[in-house]
Amino acid sequence: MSTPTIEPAVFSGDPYSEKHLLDPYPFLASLQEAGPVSWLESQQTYAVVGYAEVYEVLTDFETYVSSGGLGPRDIRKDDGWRPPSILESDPPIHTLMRRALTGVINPGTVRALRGDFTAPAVTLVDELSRRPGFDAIKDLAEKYPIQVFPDAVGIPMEGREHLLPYGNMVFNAFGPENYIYHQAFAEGDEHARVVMNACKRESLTDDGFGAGIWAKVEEGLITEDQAALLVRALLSAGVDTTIFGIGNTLAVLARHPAAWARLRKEPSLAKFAIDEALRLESPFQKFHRTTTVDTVLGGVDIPAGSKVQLFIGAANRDPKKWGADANEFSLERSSSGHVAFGMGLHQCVGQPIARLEMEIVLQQMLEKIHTLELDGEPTPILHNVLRGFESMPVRITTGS
Ligand code: OVM
Repeated sequence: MSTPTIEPAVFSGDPYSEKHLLDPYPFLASLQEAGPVSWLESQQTYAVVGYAEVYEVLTDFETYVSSGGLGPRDIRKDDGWRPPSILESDPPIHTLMRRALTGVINPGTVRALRGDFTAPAVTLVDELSRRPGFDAIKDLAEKYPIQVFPDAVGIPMEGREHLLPYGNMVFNAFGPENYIYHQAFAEGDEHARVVMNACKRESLTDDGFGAGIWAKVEEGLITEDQAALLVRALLSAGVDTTIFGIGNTLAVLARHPAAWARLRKEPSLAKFAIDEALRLESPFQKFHRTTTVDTVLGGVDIPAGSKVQLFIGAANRDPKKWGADANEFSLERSSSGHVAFGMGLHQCVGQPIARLEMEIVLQQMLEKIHTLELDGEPTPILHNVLRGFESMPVRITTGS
């Protein structure tokens, strides 16, 4: 006996319109009111906005595969713009690549970076705390990861200015080929060439994560091509996300002065504040999976070969999971289980690195900055899948 299914609500609104990209939450709330799974006419995909349903898709990697690509096109039918990454792979290939990566990047290896990651944060925040205000995005969130992360991977100094534009291509390509996508790809060949060059064994220092990945070739775990692709994955995934993670955390905290004051007294709560901010303002907002079989999700029939679009920013604000105050920041809430880093076998490998960067920056700021307030509205960035700000003026006091 099979459970009767329901017709999905049909939405004509476009999640990639400028309006919805700059302020995604009202549209996501209207999707959520219609049910956990709807049909998006503009994209010809199913929109998954319920927490339970997003969780189900992310943890059922056999029904919902990644090898169709994270964007709206099936990259198995229709070549993508670059060879597929680990995040566009399924077991068994994924398993080996993942094992190589977690052998190199894990809480143990990342702990060793604390000293290297702290010194630049001290200098940067010292300098900023001597001013009455600054741009928390341009002067801080965009500066810090770019100072520490490429060194940790071990890539050459030369060409690092291509990392941000490259990440901008990678993430915009998880959305449709609209004008935002084309802008990101305007000088794409050059960015891709420089980044691929940095991934070669001979380009990398001996002691970074990049060299660690190449060592997995000697161990027979992965091929040379896979090693280069794994270094590319780090460089693709590790810059923009962390910048937006820092920026979004500060954007949330600048609106919650009482939370800032409490965190100054109880700095051990900083980690919880970061997770709660990432729940509320998740940097990586949406991506796709592809169904391998006819299935039912949230009561809706989904045929084999469909693209389902996961709205992380909706799942992380689903009132069924987080309660009636899901749209509010609260240090009292347990935000554990949020899907800002994904869930299941593709869950962010770089998480310990991202967390270390975010914690160090926030800790430095909490030590030196007594009050942090917005000095004007933050300017949201126009991006297909990332949520963040391009500028955020803040005013600070330091008590000195
Ligand atoms: C990759 C990759 C690129 C962008 C994001 C990401 C969030 C991974 O190339 O593997 O994970």
